[in-house]
Amino acid sequence: MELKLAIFDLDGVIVDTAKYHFLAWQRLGREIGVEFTRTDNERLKGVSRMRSLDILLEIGGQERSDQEKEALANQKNTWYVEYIRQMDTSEILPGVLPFLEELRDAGIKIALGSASKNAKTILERVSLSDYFDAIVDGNVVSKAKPDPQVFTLAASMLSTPSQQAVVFEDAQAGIEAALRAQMMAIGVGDPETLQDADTIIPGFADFTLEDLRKIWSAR
Ligand code: B16
Ligand code: MG
Repeated sequence: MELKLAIFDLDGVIVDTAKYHFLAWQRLGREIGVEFTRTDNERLKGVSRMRSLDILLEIGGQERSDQEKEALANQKNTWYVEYIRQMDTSEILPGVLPFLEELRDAGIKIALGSASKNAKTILERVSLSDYFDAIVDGNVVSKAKPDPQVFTLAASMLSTPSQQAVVFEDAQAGIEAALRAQMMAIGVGDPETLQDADTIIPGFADFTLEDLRKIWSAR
């Protein structure tokens, strides 16, 4: 079956916003007396904002009411948004732009499948919005990855069967979501954490549409 759609996760695949999430969570941790390290931050990749806060509180052995959690998550997001407002095209990860161009020229549809509620702002900041035929983000989905909803919604928005879509993901929960959606799952990054992926690539620096087509036809 022909490849018709490529779905991209955002943080860790197109840009590295994890560093800004880390700064904002660490700042919140400092305010409430929780020590939050870079290693802890790894646990938040691909995880929703509220679930991330739960993890931070768990690390500090703290409990908060739902109302307090809402306020803390909002505070973290205000700081996070200040950081991402400074982003520009230099933050697009190596090789991503030429790869998107190749896909577009070949008539393969492009979608975003991200847990972030700030996805549209980030794409605008790095001038990539125009490449995306559909954007499914944290404002649209009701079930977080590993639920397949984020990806199945993207495919249905573009009237494409799941079996003709490929997903690029840097988080294990996203790989699981893609597989549950019956899509090809390509892991971007660490082979150890992305074991279930159909293939793993270190990034897009040396990755072309020809490479993707080879993987696709070898399925
Ligand atoms: P926000 P992705 C995820 O992005 C991040 O990896 C994760 O750390 C973050 O908590 C989540 O978005 C929600 O982000 O607070 O902006 O709504 O990898 O799914 O693109
Ligand atoms: Mg990610």
